Amino acid sequence: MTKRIAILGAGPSGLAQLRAFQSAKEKGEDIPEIVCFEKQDDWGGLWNYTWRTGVDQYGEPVHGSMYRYLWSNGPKEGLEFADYSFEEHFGKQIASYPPREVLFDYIKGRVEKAGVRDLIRFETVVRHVEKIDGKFHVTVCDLPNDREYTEEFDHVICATGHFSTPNVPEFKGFDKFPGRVLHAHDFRDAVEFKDQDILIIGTSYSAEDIGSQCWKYGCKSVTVSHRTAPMGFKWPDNWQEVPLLTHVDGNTAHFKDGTSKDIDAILLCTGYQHHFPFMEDALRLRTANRLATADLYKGVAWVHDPDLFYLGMQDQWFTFNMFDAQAWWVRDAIMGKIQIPGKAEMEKDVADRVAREDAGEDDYAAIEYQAEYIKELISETDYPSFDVDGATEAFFAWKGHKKEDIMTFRNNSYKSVITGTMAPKHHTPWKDALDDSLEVYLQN
Ligand code: FAD
Ligand code: NA7
Repeated sequence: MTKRIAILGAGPSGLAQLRAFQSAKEKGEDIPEIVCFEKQDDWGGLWNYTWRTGVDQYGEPVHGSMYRYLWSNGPKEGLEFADYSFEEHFGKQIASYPPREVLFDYIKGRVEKAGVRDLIRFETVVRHVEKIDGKFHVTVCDLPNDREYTEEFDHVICATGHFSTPNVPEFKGFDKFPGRVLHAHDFRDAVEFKDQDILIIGTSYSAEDIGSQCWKYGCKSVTVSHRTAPMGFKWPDNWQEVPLLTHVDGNTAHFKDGTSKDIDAILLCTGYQHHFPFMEDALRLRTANRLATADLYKGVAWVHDPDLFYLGMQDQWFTFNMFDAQAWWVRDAIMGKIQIPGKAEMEKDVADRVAREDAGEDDYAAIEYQAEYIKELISETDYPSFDVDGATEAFFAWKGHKKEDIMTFRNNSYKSVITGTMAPKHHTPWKDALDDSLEVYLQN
C-alpha cells in the first residue's frame, strides 16, 4: 500500500518538500502519493504578493505580510538553493539583495522545472487535522465551491508559515487616536505615509525595514519605540529611537522617559504568533519564535507523534536552504531511510538544542548555530552539500555592512557559495531605486 502524505501550504517550505520528493522520484525511487493543500490561488507563500489586507475574497484571513518595494533583508548568497542557482534561473549572476518580485520568480523557477504544480490543490484551506486510529483525517474546504471534505493520510507535513498572524498589543489612547494604527502585517505601500510623522513600535526586522521604506519614500520623520533596547544603527537625521510608548493622548505619543512626540500614524512592528487553529489540541505546535523550537525533534518531527512534521517553524537567519535541508530530511524519515528514535531520545534532542541556543551570546553565535543545524541535516541526506560556512561569512559581512550604514547596506555584493561567482554591484543605490520591478532590477 502506498503511503499518502499531506503537505499543508505551498510557500517556500511546502515547495521544498515537493521538490525533495520529486528529486527522489527523478532518481528512480518509489515515492508516496502526495497532496499539497494551499489556501491561496498561487504558490510562493509570503512571496506571492497581495494588495489585500484583513480577509480575502472568501472571508479567510489574508496570509500575506509582504509589502510593495520589499527587498531581501539579507544577502541572497545566504539563501540560494544548492540544486538551483540564481545563475541557472536568470541566465546570469544578479545583485545581492533582490526585491520581492525577483525572489518570487526564482522560487517559482525551481518548482516549475520540477513539474510539481499538479500536486497542489489551490484555493483549498485546511480546516481541521486530527488523528484517528493511526490515520490523519485532514478536513479542507474547496473555497470557490464552498465544499468541505475529509481525506486520510499516513503523514502530515505542516508548512503553513508563522509570520502571518500578528501579535497586536494595545496601548492606552489607541481608541481615540485620530490617525491610522496598523500592524506590519497590514502594511502595503510606504507612499501612504509620505510627509507624515510616523511612530513604530518594535525593534526587529519589520521595524527596521518598514521604517527604512517609509524614509525612502518620503515620510517626514520616523520615531521608533523600544521595549527592550534600541536598534542602535546610525539613522538619518529625521529618525529617533525612544523608550517604550506609555500612552497616546490625541495625536501625542508619550514615552517611558517622559518625552513626547506628535505623530500622524502608528505602526505596530511587534511580531507574529505561531498559529495553527486547524490542528487538534494534541497535534498543535506551541512555541516561541526562536531557533530551537519546542517539541520538534531535529527541528521538524513532532515529538508526541513523529508521523507529523512541521517545516520552517524556526526564527530565521537562513531560509530557503534551511527549508530544503529540513524537507530532504523529512522525506527520508517518511521513506524509512532515517530512523526516528523513541520519545525520551527525541525530547533530549529538543532540550539539547534549546540549551545550545541559550548558550550563544549574540547574533553571530545564533547565525553559526543555525548553520550547524543545516549542516547536521544535510549530512544525513543526499541534499547537495554546499559551503554553509561560506554562507555564514556572507551573513557576517552583511551584519558589518548594516553597522557601517543602515541605508546603504543593500548596495554591497557577495560571492555565491553555489557557483563561486561574485554578484555584480547593483546599477542603482537602494535609496534611489524607487522602481524595483523585475525588469528594472535585472538591468545589470
Ligand atoms: P510562508 O511563506 O508563510 O508560506 C506558508 C503557506 O501556507 C502560504 O502559501 C499560505 O497561504 C499557506 N497556508 C497557511 N495556512 C493555510 C491553511 N490553513 N490551509 C492551506 N494553506 C495554508 N526571508 C528571507 O529569506 N528574506 C527576506 O528578505 C525575508 N523577508 C521577509 C519579510 C516579511 C515581511 C516576512 C513576514 C517574512 C520575510 N522572510 C524573509 C521570511 C519568510 O518567512 C520566508 O522567506 C518564507 O516565506 C517562509 O516560507 P514558509 O513556506 O515556511 O511560510
Ligand atoms: P520579530 O522579529 O518577532 O520582532 C518582534 C518585535 O516586536 C521585537 O522587537 C519585540 O521587542 C517587539 N514587541 C513584541 N511585543 C511587544 C510589545 N507588547 N510592546 C513592545 N514591543 C513589542 O518580528 P518582525 O515582524 O520584526 O520580524 C518577523 C519576520 O518578518 C522576520 O523573519 C523578517 O524577515 C520579516 P522585544 O525585543 O521582544 O522587546
